[in-house]
Amino acid sequence: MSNSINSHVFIEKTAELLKSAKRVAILSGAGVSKESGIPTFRDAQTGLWANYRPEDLATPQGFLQNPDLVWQWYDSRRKKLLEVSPNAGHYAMAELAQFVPELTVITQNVDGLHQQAGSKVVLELHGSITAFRCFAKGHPANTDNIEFGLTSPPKCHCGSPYRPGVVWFGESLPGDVLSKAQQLAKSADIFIVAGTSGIVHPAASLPFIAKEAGATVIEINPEPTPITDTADIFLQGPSGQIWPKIIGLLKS
Ligand code: BV8
Repeated sequence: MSNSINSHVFIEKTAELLKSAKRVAILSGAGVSKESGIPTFRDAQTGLWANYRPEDLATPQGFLQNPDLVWQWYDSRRKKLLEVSPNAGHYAMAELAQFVPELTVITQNVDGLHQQAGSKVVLELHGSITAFRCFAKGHPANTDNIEFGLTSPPKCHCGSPYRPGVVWFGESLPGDVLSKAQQLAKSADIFIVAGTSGIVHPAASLPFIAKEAGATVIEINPEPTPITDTADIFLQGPSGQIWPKIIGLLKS
């Protein structure tokens, strides 16, 4: 049963639980970067991208069918990263590491903002938009050599086009990263899910694995999601406002 009414009471309850927790994991989604100015996946695509669905662009088929379009979409998202910075929610999640013995951020995001905010232990389930490898062989590219504003993907020395180092729909997640995340879900005392619609698998299965294994599941989101009914506590509101309140109580 989740409780969302009178969220201050539940923010206090969350801080209380964190004070005695040993191993905490946070699963974050695009919602925690929204207050940094990065549109979420489910927000209507804006501007040039309004006519495309991310599910179509973020696929190997999409890239093979229209490498220029997909390359330009990622290029515009990578360029956007130059203008944004972590928000109060990212910084608070990084600060949490000072209050719990073990903290891991498991993120679905590819924007690197958790690391920029100072989080030291981050599992990137879906890779990183600032890494590149070639499509055919996976040869890594040096990001410094990938300039902005190209209309077509540059080619690897082996001749294959470079692609962003992210996990596309239909692609498997990096095995080691996923099994570490599943292990954490099975062993965490507290599993906090922040800013995700809980639609994309296998990431979305992690809170259910955690609950099954006996963790206290806490969700932070302005809207209910398929995870909300499983959560022990539902803190309804934006990540950038709720996280600093939790940390404020841990500091006091
Ligand atoms: C896999 C990187 C095994 C790329 C991403 C058919 C064929 C193939 C696969 C499937 C299929 N049908 C289903 C699948 C499985 C598929 C899937 O789950 N599809 C969904 C759409 C049903 N999954 C996969 O394909 C995965 N691989 O299964 O491999 C396999 C292999 C072959 C064949 C079958 C299976 C790979 C999934 C990874 C895809 N890559 N990202 C890129 O970024 O370009 S996923 C993408 O979605 C992002 O990573 C994003 O983070 C993620 C999830 O979205 P959210 O983070 O939750 O963001 P969203 O916009 O949805 O929600 C935002 C939330 O924030 C909302 O709840 C909102 O209320 C909240 N919010 C808003 N403001 C705030 C806030 N919260 C807090 N504070 C705020 N201020």
